[in-house]
Amino acid sequence: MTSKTTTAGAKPSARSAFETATGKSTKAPAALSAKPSVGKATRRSANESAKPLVRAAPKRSRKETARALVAILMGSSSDLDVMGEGAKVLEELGIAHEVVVTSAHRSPLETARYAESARDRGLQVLIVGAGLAAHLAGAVAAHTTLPVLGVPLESGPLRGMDALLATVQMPAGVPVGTLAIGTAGARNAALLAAQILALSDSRLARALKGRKAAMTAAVGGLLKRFPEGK
Ligand code: RP5
Repeated sequence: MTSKTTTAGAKPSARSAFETATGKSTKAPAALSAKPSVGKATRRSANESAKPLVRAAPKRSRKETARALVAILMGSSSDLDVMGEGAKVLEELGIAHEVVVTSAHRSPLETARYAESARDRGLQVLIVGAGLAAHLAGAVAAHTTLPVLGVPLESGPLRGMDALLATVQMPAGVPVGTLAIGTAGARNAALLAAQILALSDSRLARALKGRKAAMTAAVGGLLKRFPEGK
């Protein structure tokens, strides 16, 4: 399965964190150390277009060169820990994906180029997380007809309420499917992306069904341990 990380027009701090994520610095952030099976992520500089995302990857076996179907975008490398939870879910389900840092405000042109080219590059669902005045999901949705799932992130004094309102309050005509604030939203966005893909993928549909059954069994186990709670 493919998992790649890159940055589209990232500000300097995002770029240095990206170098960390790509192993050029001492320690990979937890979000990205979830063993991308394709190997090391590729790095792009701030002014490169979104086009070389897949082609820039190192040479891999045929099985490993699956095109990314889902992208996880985020406004800053400071969002990586939370959004990485979504990447883990995609990994577990065997869904090829890429992880991109780009910003509606700091790299608006790169964001637009990325969104415009996403469908042609084979992507099917875009998961977009951002905090504060979180315009990234909306900015991406403005430039694509792919489904955009927004994840408001808690990264300021308003604890994600700002991002929630900015993400969910889209004007009619430009939909963003908005999930919960933070980790639950990141995980659920990945599951929802999987459910969208599963409409035409029976293997994935079975995997999702199995996951739900395991969740139900886990709840049943809790009831057994606490019968008085019935
Ligand atoms: C948003 O601003 C990002 O999505 C992030 O959640 C927040 C803070 O970004 P940094 O200042 O940490 O880069 O654009």
